[in-house]
Amino acid sequence: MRSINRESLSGHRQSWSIASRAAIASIFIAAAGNARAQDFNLAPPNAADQRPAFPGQTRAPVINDSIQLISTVVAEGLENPWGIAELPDGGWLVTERPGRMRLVRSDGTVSEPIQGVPEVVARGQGGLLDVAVRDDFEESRRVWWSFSQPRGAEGNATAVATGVLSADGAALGDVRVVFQQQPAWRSNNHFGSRLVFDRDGALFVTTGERSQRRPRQLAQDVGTHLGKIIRINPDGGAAPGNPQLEGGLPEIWSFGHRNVQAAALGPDGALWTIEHGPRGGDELNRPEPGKNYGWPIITYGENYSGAPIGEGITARDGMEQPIYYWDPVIAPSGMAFYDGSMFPEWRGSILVGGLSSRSLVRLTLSAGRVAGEARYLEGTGRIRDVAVARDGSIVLLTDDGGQVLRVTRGN
Ligand SMILES: [Ca+2]
Repeated sequence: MRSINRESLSGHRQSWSIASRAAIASIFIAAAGNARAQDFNLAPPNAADQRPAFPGQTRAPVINDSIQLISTVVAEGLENPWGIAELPDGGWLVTERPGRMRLVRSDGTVSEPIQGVPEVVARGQGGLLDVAVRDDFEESRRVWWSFSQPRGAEGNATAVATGVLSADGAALGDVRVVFQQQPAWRSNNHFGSRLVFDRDGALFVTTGERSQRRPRQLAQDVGTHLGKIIRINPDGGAAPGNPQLEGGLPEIWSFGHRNVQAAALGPDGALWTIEHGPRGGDELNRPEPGKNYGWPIITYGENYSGAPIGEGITARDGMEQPIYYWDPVIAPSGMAFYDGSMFPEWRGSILVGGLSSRSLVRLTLSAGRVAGEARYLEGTGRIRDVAVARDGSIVLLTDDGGQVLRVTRGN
């Protein structure tokens, strides 16, 4: 991983550069091979003594898929790109974790950093995180983004801001912070966060529980925003329709989450999320209002030291089971439901970015549960975000490679 470029943090042009390689794309073709695709389900589990709550909750059957994928580099030289949002003209807004947002045009040209992004805490897992626009972007030019916000002596916390992108794309104006996670903590980890608009126009914000032993417990405390799914109005404040939890903050949708770095609206109109679990416990949920997703009381997996999490239990009354979990983990970041025309066989599938799996993961669903799993583009790098473009191609960000990749069909 590159060290943070001090000059670039102050908003000046980086000298090492952004290159556009749309014209001379580097391409590789990867079949979702049969024999190799089996490998991931042969790896031994981390928590071998734990049992799923129902068949298919983990290690779903491997999908044998003969589709060939072509991966083309659209742009590269970005520093830890984290979130991507497609614009109506076919271009993209892309964040870089150290604190910059750029436009990547459809021809692969990468802009200078967009001016007007507030200061972020670019340490550990923190920095400038997700970015989102709504369907009315062409008229409103309004953008939302999440970030690790400095909070002085109290530390830092996840926040969400919105602003209007100038006609030339060079600057954000009318910038306002619309959500501030409480309390702040002195931690550089577990900020979440993904932004997803629902069909009522409310904005979901996923968070984390800041990782350390003390704030971790606050995932169960509905008087805080740590380890929660948040649902707000786009201009701030709790969204109508949120659950009323006793003693709870009004922005909370669901609680008991660890570090949610993947979220998308499903074809059912519901929010689906994927969170980083402990070792052997990454999980897929469909968070319902007011429900408790268990962390850190129940979970699959174990501490990275090998010690159990809490009492080492995986189920308890009043706490929800994940729809699916990975053991071993994939380190999930970024997800999308595939709804395009280029891969009609994949419609309804969930696509997930894998940081540690260094692959694109696809899950098929049946009756609300996971029916199969496939992995593609193994070795591409740490995939940080996944999006489906209007033409049905799939767009990926690689954290370590600093690339925007477009995945199209080879057969
Ligand atoms: Ca859970």
